[in-house]
Amino acid sequence: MEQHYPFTLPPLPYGYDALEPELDEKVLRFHHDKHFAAYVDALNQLLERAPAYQSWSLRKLCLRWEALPEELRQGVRNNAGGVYNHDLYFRTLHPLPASAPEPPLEGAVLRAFGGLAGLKAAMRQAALGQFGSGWAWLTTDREGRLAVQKTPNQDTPLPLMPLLCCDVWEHAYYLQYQNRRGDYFEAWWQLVDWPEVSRLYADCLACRPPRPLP
Ligand code: MN3
Repeated sequence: MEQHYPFTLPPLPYGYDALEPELDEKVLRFHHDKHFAAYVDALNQLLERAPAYQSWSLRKLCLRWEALPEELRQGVRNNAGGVYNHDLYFRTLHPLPASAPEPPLEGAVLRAFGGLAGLKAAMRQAALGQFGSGWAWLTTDREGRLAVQKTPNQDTPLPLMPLLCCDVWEHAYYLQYQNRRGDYFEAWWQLVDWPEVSRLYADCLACRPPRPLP
């Protein structure tokens, strides 16, 4: 998230067929190699002609897009968000068998949601409740308090730190699940890489007291 222009497409951290049958190879090839790649390319094209912003980190571009010149603003909002969000999305999935949150995330989930079933219900409500394209998020603040929220389009939940995200754009599921977003959510939930999400949470806690904004 601290990388800056020129941005590169991170490789998929597992095989294209590694998440089958929950997410099939065709879905992952289009989602990673076409959609994610298109956000990377579009962001680079925008910044190619704006050298003053080539040193901005991805996180800073997502946080401060409103400070950019008018001709860059909406493009950076959409495409920096697209890069940031897809990086986390693919990084927090893994092949079966299913995993579970580890301390200290495990305790935080218990406090905030009464357990994993409560977190799942909140994420499902956010994912299915997002009208049109967008994302459902598990976030933490700097005190380690968890929350679930949704965002439209490619907006991020920053400055809350995102730990886990469910992409509910139709490009994430339509080839396999058509209009059945709920079935896609259930498949996605099975694939969550909880050791990775737990590590991200522990990293956020270790960064207290608050880091300066980029
Ligand atoms: Mn997507």
